[in-house]
Amino acid sequence: MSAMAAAAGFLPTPLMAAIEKAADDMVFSWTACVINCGHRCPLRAYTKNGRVIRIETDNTIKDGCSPRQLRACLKGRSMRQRLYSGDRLKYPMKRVGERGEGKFERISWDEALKTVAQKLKYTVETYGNEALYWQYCSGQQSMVNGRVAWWRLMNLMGGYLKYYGSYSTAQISAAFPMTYGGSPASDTSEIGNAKLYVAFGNNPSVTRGSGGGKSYQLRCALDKGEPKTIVIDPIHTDTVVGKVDQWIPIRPGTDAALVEGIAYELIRNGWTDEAFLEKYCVGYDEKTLPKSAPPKSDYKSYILGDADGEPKTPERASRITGIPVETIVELAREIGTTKPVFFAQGWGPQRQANGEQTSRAIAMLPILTGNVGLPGTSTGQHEGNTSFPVQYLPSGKNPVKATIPCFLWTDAITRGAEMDAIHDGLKGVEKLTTPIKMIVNSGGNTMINQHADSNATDKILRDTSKCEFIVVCDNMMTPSARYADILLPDTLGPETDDLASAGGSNGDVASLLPMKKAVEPAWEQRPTWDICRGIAKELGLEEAFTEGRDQLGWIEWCYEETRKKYPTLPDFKTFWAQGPQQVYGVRKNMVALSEFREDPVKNPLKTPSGKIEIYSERLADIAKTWVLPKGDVISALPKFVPTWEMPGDDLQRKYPLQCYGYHGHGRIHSTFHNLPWLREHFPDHVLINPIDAKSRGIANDDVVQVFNDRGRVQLIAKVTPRIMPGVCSIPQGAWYTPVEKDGKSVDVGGNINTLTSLRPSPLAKGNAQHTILVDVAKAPRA
Ligand SMILES: Nc1nc2c(c(=O)[nH]1)N[C@H]1C(S)=C(S)[C@@H](COP(=O)(O)OP(=O)(O)OC[C@H]3O[C@@H](n4cnc5c(=O)[nH]c(N)nc54)[C@H](O)[C@@H]3O)O[C@H]1N2
Ligand SMILES: Nc1nc2c(c(=O)[nH]1)N[C@H]1C(S)=C(S)[C@@H](COP(=O)(O)OP(=O)(O)OC[C@H]3O[C@@H](n4cnc5c(=O)[nH]c(N)nc54)[C@H](O)[C@@H]3O)O[C@H]1N2
Ligand SMILES: [Mo]
Repeated sequence: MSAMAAAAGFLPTPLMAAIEKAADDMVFSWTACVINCGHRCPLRAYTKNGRVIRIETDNTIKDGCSPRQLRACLKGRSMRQRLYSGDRLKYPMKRVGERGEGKFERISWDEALKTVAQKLKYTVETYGNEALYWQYCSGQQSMVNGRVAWWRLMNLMGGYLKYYGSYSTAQISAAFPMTYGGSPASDTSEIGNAKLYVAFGNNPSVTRGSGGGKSYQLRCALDKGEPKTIVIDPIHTDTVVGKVDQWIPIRPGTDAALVEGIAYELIRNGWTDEAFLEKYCVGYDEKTLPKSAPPKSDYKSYILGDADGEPKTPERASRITGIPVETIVELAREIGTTKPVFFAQGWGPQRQANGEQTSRAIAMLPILTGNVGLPGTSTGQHEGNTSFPVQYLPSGKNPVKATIPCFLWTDAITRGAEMDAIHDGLKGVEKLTTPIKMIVNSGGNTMINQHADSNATDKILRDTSKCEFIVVCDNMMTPSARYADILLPDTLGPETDDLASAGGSNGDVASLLPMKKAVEPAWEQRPTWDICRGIAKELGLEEAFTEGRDQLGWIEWCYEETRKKYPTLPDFKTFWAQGPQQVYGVRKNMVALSEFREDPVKNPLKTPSGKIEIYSERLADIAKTWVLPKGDVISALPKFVPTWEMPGDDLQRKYPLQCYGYHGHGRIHSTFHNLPWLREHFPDHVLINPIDAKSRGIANDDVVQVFNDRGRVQLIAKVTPRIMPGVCSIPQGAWYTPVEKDGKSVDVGGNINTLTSLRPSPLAKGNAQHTILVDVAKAPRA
């Protein structure tokens, strides 16, 4: 029996019992997995002689649908392998070779903290606070000992250049509020009240992997209501393998065209909810268009082709999406004649060059059919969540006004002072006063691995005259860590005290998890909070940073502040001794927009009109004022827009296959990549359809290279009909490992970002990392 199976709890019962008994003799501490999958799972760390020797997870309650055990997945349970990994950063280090070369020398903590303090001071004094950038880092989601500590420190120094948006949801977060005034979504449990569940690019079996989260909730909802379930995705995902009735494969980036073909059928057959559209929406037809809108700029005219002479028929949709006409017509009939329908989208469809259009287009289906604000419906967003306003370590106020889209940090290094609102989405100021000169990266691998076009990013980072100083604080010697000037080794969960709360994927359960130090760090690691305190001390800011509390003091303070809002929680001492706390019923109404549906005048949306804006005047204004590169489109209506590196682009003659990096089982982004258990169980493959493989002479398990003008990656081919023809896919997050081969740089790590583009999407200026063209060929023999 492999260690993997043991971790999953598949051991024969007597053996399991023996292990449980042995575990009883050990000391255990509650800790948690706080990686960014959206859940936070409790872990029990069993220790002996100062070492963690076993990891278990939640056993505090009897399992059910609600409440349920917050059971960690295999990744969370691999904590022991992380703790004792050979890749651990053990000591503070400074760069000795060229930046990016990965040559470091051990230094003392004293030297490390002094150097970082000096560089912070120098950067702020020489270039101003806008020159100091906090990098997007999602890997450490705890409440005291993570990025909040860095923010607190940097705010005490006068602040830093901020970012908006995320690598997760840049496009939908910019676009959805244009339609709905926010991003409302019903709880997953509402799927149990639907007759039909239609999901676009949504793979909760993988992306919501905790036993405590939405994938389990979805399973419970499907068992309860037995709705017909349809998933639209280029890949036959593990979610589809589960309790799903129909898989509709689609070309990436074309969902909006599918929606238009369905809309055409809905309108033609009288399946639209005209009363709903008139009362609650702006711009469905000419009756409800705002005054500023030109004639025939309504949605109905667009779909029927009255505006541009091109009716958006299922035949047109079929040509664009690759879905047969009959499937589209049947899908429209199903959607038009069933109630209630719960529509959802994952975030794969929006991580595309036209993702803003796609995400709003998908929302048109619930809107056209009136499946909004009623039991068993949602809004077309990802399934919703319980929000639990817990108190994190207060980060203070950042006086710097300037804010860049998080994806444009490489631009802010190379041409920061040129950036403005109408070209680059800069907010808060007219212009930046300086390019980025120093970066703090703590708990992230976005310096190289998770950003785009790694080969181009590598060149930008290697030039030390541009970004002069990079601090990386992590647990592992990651690809991003190689670009550090100073490396700060952080503790991992069981090595320090902290607090965690439910994330964005926990569904209807809010939770608070104690993280208690189980062991001393094996080497010289220090917790982030303490690192920041040390730097604050060098800067004469220690008192302001600590306010007289130590790390545990802040944990208690955060917990007690949270308890003021939820007095049913036990006091801190009891909590700390007892373990994880679950809270249900925090979200009062599981149905999104039910109040608006009940009374739209009393409960208007936060759009300018207070209604659902199918036609958005705000977007019409932006479209008029922003300067966009050729091919980029922003429009008042959610329309299908063909973009760069999609079918139809001239580049397809050279690189015929669409490609993207899906979020796979084997990692959370780049975290866990270096763990042998997980690599053995979930080896990385490029998925390719047998038709595309055959024409390239590729057989299953062949070593292949995937390439375009930006780079070349090498990995193993999985030839499978589970991906549609014309598309290939690589799980994102593998560690970027470029080597020279036959005079070419080949990333033998297999990182998708060696192939992705730095070109942002039009409205959000977000990462369109799922939009690229490539070709695949058998690797030359070694
Ligand atoms: N195991 C695991 N879980 C994770 C993560 C992880 O790395 N690993 N990451 C976490 C984080 S931070 C996030 S933001 C979420 C990410 O969650 P998502 O962004 O939803 O995940 P993706 O795999 O990118 O996309 C979801 C699905 O969309 C499909 N897809 C891609 N492009 C298109 C398209 O154009 N149209 C359609 N219809 N489908 C498309 C993909 O095949 C995939 O099955 O997951 C979280 N959970
Ligand atoms: N091509 C492509 N690129 C993508 C995506 C995609 O779908 N396709 N997805 C994007 C998305 S949705 C996201 S959210 C980003 C994620 O990008 P990142 O936020 O960079 O996430 P990770 O790669 O998981 O990196 C987390 C880092 O935190 C470190 N870490 C873990 N625990 C601790 C700790 O306790 N202390 C410290 N100091 N460090 C710790 C880990 O070792 C790891 O290096 O990637 C984005 N990049
Ligand atoms: Mo994400």
